[in-house]
Amino acid sequence: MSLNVEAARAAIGRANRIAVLTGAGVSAESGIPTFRTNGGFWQTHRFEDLATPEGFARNPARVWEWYEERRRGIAAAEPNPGHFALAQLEAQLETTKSEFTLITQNVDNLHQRAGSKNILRLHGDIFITRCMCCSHERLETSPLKELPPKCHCGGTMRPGVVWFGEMLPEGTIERAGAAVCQSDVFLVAGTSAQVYPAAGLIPLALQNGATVIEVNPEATDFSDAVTIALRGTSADLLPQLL
Ligand code: BV8
Ligand code: ZN
Repeated sequence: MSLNVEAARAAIGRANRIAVLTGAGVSAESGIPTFRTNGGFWQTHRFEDLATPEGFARNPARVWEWYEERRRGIAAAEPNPGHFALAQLEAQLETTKSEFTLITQNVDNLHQRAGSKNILRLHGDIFITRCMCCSHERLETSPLKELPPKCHCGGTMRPGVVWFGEMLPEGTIERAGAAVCQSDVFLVAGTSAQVYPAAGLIPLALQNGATVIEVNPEATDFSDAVTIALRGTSADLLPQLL
């Protein structure tokens, strides 16, 4: 085990309050494509067409085809050892009355299916369908019959996720910021740290004296600033750390 992994394990072992931020990379080993790394969605699709309100207004059926394809992929996928390690850490900390907050940018349900409980979803939930007119929401994990789906009020329905240029769900980034500011250790796994306000949690943690540990096979803009940068995959490293 590398010195760095040892140091990270020790920091986590000593911590009373842990916050975690995850991105698409923690679902990569479950077979879910990421966005910005090789084979990622934004290599073959334009986010302007698929992950913005304007793109949806231009062509709701095309956006729904992409989200429906992603939903099918997620429903067929399984959580990986990285997801399970985070769920076990949360369970362990519960017994010692320590604090644990899992903040995720991911819209898949793999953290929840691995057993994580206290999850702050910054970018929504791909299995929530919301009406553009009356905001009625429904959880739908089975395949949709019509695209775009219609609400009982007659309105067009959209995926319950946060698109570029949209506000995050009320209070989520504030609660995430509070958890990060109080944390002894902030573990950042599987994110390219390019999307804000989520990525802003990393400098916030550093300014508030947390030990920031990054788990990523590639370097990010924050790799030089974090306390410990671990080069590797989440399914491999998280079980070692936790
Ligand atoms: C907001 C939808 C403000 C859900 C997503 C210019 C124009 C428009 C907007 C902006 C702009 N400049 C800045 C902005 C703000 C914008 C932004 O930050 N843009 C960036 C790209 C420049 N942010 C927003 O618009 C946010 N809203 O700011 O509102 C506002 C203010 C007032 C009033 C109104 C509004 C909204 C952001 C949310 C956007 N929604 N997706 C969905 O369909 O998923 S973002 C999308 O990127 C996903 O949600 C994803 O979660 C997120 C972050 O990506 P990552 O998770 O990091 O994934 P990525 O592929 O990038 O990286 C994967 C990483 O994993 C890599 O580092 C890789 O090395 C690593 N990895 C790979 N394999 C593994 C691994 N790690 C571990 N193990 C492995 N095996
Ligand atoms: Zn409606």
